[in-house]
Amino acid sequence: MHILVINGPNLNMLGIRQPEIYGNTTYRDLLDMIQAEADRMGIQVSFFQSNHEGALVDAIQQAYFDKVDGIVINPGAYTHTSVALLDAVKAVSIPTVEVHISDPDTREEFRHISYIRAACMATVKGHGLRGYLDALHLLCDNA
Ligand code: CA2
Repeated sequence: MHILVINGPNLNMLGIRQPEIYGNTTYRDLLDMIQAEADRMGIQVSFFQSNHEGALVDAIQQAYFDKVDGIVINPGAYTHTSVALLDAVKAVSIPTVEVHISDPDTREEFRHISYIRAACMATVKGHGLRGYLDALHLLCDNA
């Protein structure tokens, strides 16, 4: 089982800015946390982060050629704008779980829409960084 964890724009800033919303844990700590859980579960995990929409589309397409079994994606602000990411997840047909650290549905109106959700098997939101681990489990339980 090989899962690719994709993070979108600004998530590399975790732990540096806006700790009241996203906490004090850094992006590096997040990757270590996910890696440790993957080790406990006996699965392979890879990571990708970009601030660029096209690079995120490329990473989703590459997952298909790399025969990745599942994708965990926090598309950041592209959640609320990107038909390209929705189309990419639909195109590769890889089981995908959408993760949000906060709960966008309790925030500004413009965060209430998620384009990518329509292509995802589940959405985990408002569980903080633990949501990424929940997503790994959802994908493994589904496999
Ligand atoms: O709650 C989430 O995980 C979000 O996907 C985070 C996005 C936001 O646009 C979505 O509405 C909800 C923003 C990610 C920005 O992350 C930062 C982390 C630390 C400091 C500044 C930004």
